[in-house]
Amino acid sequence: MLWLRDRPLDLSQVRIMGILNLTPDSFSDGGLYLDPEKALNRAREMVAEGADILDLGAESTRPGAEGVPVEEEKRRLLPVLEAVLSLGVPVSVDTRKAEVAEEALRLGAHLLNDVTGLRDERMRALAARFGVPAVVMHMPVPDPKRMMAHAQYKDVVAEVKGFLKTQAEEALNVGVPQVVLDPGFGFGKLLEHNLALLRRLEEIACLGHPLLVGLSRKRTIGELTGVEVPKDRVFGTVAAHLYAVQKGARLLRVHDVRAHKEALRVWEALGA
Ligand code: HH2
Repeated sequence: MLWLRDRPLDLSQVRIMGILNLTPDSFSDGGLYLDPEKALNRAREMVAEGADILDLGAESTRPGAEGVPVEEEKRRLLPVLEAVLSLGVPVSVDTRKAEVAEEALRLGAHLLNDVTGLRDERMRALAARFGVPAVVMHMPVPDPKRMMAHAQYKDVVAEVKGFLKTQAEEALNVGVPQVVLDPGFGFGKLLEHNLALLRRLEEIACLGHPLLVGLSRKRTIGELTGVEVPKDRVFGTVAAHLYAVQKGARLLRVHDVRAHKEALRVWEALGA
């Protein structure tokens, strides 16, 4: 069970985290939901399609992305967050800045999704203070601009696993109630690294924390399918995510909620 403040999320069923990017420059949906009205409509649509939780982000973390100033990130995120919280679905906030996280948690966000792996002790302290779980994701350096220069590993699975284990322990030690682990597909990782992590995902699942994966429309899917346009990578994404479920993933971070809900319905009906 994952406790999102007072809401239990039963992970005996695979759960869908719908992505809402309030950015001009995200790699697959940049600019589509900058207008708060459009963002809220998209949130409603994902809820209607069966999203179990929505992940709101206001800064792109695609390879090479420039950081966004704190005030700008708050301006994009907070009004939409407030509106989305009124829809009654749990909301995760995707930010690497403690100043942004604090305000989002004060508004009532249910989960902290920090792609830098809670390296900043203020992030750990915030999740503990507000009593919310946190996603611990791996990236080799906490900076999307430089991360691809660090896509070098002897054994990527062992390194990612070691990082996640250490960061999870640090978080739990300071009172973060629960952590969700995420290998960070595409974050400072090449195709070969992403494939190794997928093939050996059970080695990370066995750390004993719920596992989240996010391959939605990512370059890896484009490289495997030859599909250039990110929004057209849905079929490949679903295949990769079902494979990840078979290897222990319990939460899928996706742009295409309906496609995943339908695929999972079939998958689960087969007792897979
Ligand atoms: N991927 C992205 C952003 N946040 N969070 C977690 N926990 N795991 C991920 O794999 C992950 C994430 C990047 O995808 P997206 O939000 O679609 O793009 P952008 O960073 O360009 O906004």
